Amino acid sequence: MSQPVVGIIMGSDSDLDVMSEAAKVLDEFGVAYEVRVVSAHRTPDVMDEYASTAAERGLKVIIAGAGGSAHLPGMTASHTVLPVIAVPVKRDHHGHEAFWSSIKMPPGIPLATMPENGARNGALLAIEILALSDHDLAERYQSFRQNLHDSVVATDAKIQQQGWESYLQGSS
Ligand code: RP5
Repeated sequence: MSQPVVGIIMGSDSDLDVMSEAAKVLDEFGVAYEVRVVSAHRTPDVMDEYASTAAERGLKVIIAGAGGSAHLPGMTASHTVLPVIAVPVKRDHHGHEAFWSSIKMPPGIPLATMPENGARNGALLAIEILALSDHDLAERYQSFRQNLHDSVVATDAKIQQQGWESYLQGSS
């Protein structure tokens, strides 16, 4: 098993369904990661230790997900100089409190806040950061972006060819 370079952390195992999307993306790109439950409120000592030692343990980026009063991403950012990416976890019965908890960081402690439940984009941003110093990963990422581009062009061509009504019927 390779040394993890990305830490995926979350406030509760109830966040795992959302945060596992980040793990799946890192698997697709062959990036080594670890998954930990680290609660800012229930285990503040563990959060402090985790974030404070993350860089010396070889992590390069942390993706932190939490819902409700989501202090984990911001407090993790305050305990490390590594880039930290926040994923606000949003359930149907929640408001937007996790998002606001993450987006309004004070000057000096940056936190890259993703859309609610945006763990997939969180992992892609982590890959962009890692790709700055990893040529092979940069090539895989470039090819991923090219595929996205090509699939939109192909979809548009199909709609032009079939007409939108026929396309819509075919895809429903
Ligand atoms: C937050 O409270 C967690 O990140 C989770 O999103 C939410 C609920 O946690 P559990 O009560 O399910 O453990 O701290």
